[in-house]
Amino acid sequence: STVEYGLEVPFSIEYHDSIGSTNERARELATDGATDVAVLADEQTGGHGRLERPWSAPSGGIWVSIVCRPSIAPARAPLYTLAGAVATTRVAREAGVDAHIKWPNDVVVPVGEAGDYRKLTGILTEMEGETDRVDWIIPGIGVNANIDADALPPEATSIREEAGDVDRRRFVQRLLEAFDALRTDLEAIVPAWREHALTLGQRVRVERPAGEIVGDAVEVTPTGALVVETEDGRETVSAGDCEHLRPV
Ligand code: BT5
Repeated sequence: STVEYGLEVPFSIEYHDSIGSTNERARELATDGATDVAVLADEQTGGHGRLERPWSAPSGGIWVSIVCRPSIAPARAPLYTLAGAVATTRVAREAGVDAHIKWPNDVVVPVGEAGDYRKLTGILTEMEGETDRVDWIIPGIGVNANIDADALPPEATSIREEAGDVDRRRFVQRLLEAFDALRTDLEAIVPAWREHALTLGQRVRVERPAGEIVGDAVEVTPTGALVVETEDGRETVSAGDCEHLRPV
């Protein structure tokens, strides 16, 4: 079912009670030429993460994919993932959650002192374009909102578990407003990201197709890549090359 969600936001909203994946629906819309549409669902039956990993998306969550057509170079597309993470972190904090960003695409809540955390949000950004210009870009944001922990994977948490239920309409409205402000000011994204980053300053292990590296996460580049200081010197890892990042 597609109904008007009734929000005053800088995007039109296509709402589904249940859908396979909001990202897949958003891709169809993008391919048909749509822009500035947010596809929103209460439940996804075939949600996915990066690298074909499954994403649990039971009823009660905030599953949203945003169709954007910016005139930017593809190299800057990862900034849209960081913008989604910054926007989600801000709004989750307003809701009373101790949210932090784990590079590149997770919003997490720290547990204990050892650098451990539980995942509140994952972001899957898909794009299509030429070498010099993006055609469309779709950040897909999954927030575990009003969901019991036992309906989620063990490494996950939810807003319900951390701070109690939220008004999802209000959350989505704030999220889309915050995201819209960031996408129109790309230079502000990395500095805002740094403010909330859990990863910077951590010793991390990064798995990439080219092999694993271990070192200190020291910086994020202007296009959103992570700089890791290893024993053999500095390595720059793009989000697309990161299979796993863990604190060590
Ligand atoms: C992500 O992938 O974290 C990106 C998730 C994007 C989901 C949104 S929801 C709206 C839109 N529509 C979609 O179909 N997708 C997007 P990745 O970094 O690959 O992490 C995936 C891993 O997170 C899985 O292998 C599980 O270990 C874990 N996981 C699965 N479901 C989870 C959940 N609900 N909460 C926390 N962790 C989860």
